[in-house]
Amino acid sequence: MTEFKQRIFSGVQPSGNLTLGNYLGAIRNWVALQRIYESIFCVVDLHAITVWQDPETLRDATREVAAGLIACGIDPAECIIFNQSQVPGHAELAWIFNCVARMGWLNRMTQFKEKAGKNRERASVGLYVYPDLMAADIMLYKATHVPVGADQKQHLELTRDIAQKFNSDYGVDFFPLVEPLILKDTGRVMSLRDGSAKMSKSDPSENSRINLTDDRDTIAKKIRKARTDSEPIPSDLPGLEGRPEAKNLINIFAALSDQAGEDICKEYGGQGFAAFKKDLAELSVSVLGPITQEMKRLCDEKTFVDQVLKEGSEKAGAISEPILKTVHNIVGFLQ
Ligand code: AQP
Repeated sequence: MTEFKQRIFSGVQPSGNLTLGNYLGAIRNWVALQRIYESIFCVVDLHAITVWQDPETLRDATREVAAGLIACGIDPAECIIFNQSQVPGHAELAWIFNCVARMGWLNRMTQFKEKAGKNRERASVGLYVYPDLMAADIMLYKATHVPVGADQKQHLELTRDIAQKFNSDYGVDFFPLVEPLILKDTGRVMSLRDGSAKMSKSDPSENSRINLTDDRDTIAKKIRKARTDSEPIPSDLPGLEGRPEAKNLINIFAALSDQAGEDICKEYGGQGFAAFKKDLAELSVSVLGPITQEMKRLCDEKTFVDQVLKEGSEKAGAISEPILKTVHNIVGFLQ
């Protein structure tokens, strides 16, 4: 592996199929970053079980997400890919951070409020302390940068708060204050059924998302069915204001074709959505088709994927173990 000065850590939950949102909002950026930073990419299965996961499905999804990362261009020879539960240090440091973070801090986390919804009393304790585990994921490697979408910024600020409190409680200058890394800000890719909700793996509606495993016909059907309004496509970006579904489709087109949204509006402005959707489906298939094919090939090679994760876990362990050992010493645990 090449020598790097700065280290990034990022994770993706095996809580379902990878979506176009994961690809455009995260994985595509990670592929570019792996050449610049020492990169650690983690399939965060401990995070996934904060909501119920069927064990067999979780196993399959963990392999499928790892296959997806590799198929998108994350190179196991260049960076570390592993699944979180194979490195016990994540859970261990999370416990220490549970004792550093304050209830008041966690009470302010909007993702918990959104995910727990009205049924807070029935949400798992794990879902509540999810941000402490995320802080541990990052600090276990003393990562300096985390590539995140806008939705994760609050959790990253909490990571900084925890690192700072740990350093000040114990009178050390040990954990770095991690910086968010926002490369190409595609922003949030929204649901194809509801322009105000994020495209999500766990959305009960299959038609709300494009999965990286979807075939040509499925992609075309989902885009054809994508919700729009009755107005024609506007000729400029301000014309998309107050039209979340139209805006989302234009954003997806722009991101997939590496064009400015303004140019897409100019090209399709004044038309209905039929021709645009046909072109968007073609574009999606041309970008995602090779990824889907490679993912399928890798998913049939379970032993290869398992081996990548095992080797990745060993490399991750080799970086994190001395860090955790020093934490034990700082906290006052006998070694
Ligand atoms: N719709 C999205 N638009 C842009 N970025 C997205 N990401 C996820 N969805 C979108 C980014 O993908 C990375 C990995 O996300 P994750 O799997 O760890 O968790 P998530 O954000 O909670 O994703 P999902 O699909 O919504 O999962 P579930 O349904 O299980 O909660 C992150 O960097 C995220 O920003």
